[in-house]
Amino acid sequence: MAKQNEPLVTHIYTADPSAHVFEGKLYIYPSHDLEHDGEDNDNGDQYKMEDYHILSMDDVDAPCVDNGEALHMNNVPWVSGQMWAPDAAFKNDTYYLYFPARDKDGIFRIGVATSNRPEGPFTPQENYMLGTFSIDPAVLVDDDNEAYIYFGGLWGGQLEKWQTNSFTSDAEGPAADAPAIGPRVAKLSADMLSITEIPQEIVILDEDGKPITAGDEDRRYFEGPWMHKYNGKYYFSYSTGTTHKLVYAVGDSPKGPFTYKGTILDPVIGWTTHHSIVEFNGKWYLFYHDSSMSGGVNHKRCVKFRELQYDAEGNIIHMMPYED
Ligand code: FUB
Repeated sequence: MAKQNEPLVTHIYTADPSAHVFEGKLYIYPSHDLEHDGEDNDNGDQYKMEDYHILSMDDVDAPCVDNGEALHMNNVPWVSGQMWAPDAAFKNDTYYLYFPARDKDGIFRIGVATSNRPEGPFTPQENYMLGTFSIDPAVLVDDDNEAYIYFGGLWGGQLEKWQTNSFTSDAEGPAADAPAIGPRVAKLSADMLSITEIPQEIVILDEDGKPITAGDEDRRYFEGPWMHKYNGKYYFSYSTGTTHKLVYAVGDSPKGPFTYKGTILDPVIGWTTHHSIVEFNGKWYLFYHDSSMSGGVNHKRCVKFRELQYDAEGNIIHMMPYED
């Protein structure tokens, strides 16, 4: 049986859970961490993932089921390796799996695959979505049925190299007092298979309306975007990377700007932290990961979940990962 704050599955290592409610059940789209004894580096070479397994739960206290391999890199013509954090969406009576991976030139791109079932198997498009780059796609299908894809990650996720919207292999991040590099957002086409515009940079503002700076590592965007709506507002949440927090900002439109609000979850065991937020049967849940199952090995992670609550003003109540 699934239990809050415990690994959802223990037979494989999983990370980066994107949770959705499809067909009245919870479906979780995680990365599948591979077991190996290689060293870590800041480029993320230790994250050698090759495939996706979709998890599902009939309810929050039901068993978590591994529905088997849904997509393998050997079946994706444009991919050379490192299938990282995916997301999924439903539209046009079709399930879409969005995933980042390195192309044949070693550049991270975002691809899409389709299925008539939420758990797959998924059939990939021949090529990545033209105009996409970097990692960690998250898709919002808004109430008006328009869909948006959010993405981007610093360091190994290569976002620094796309500041001019073309790949500059030796580009570095901005000075500490300059505005931080923002994640990107682009509208998806009606068929959900391409983006319809050049990705726009998302601005995250502080309480005085000024862009958060690159040196403000407690609050600046690093990777792992997620978008959800609560009481008509757009909640953009993400990982701060080097300070290992999950934080959020709120805005009035899907493309922002967003104003920084606070921390959702304090650091977990392991370097990375990555999440999603979903409403299920009238309650809200945070899906996240840590490296507790491997005693802290960064590339051997496990996905978990816990209830998330808002206060009367719509602020997300701050959580400590190892306290109820
Ligand atoms: O799982 C590989 C990478 O680690 C993800 O893309 C990041 O968000 C981080 O969790």
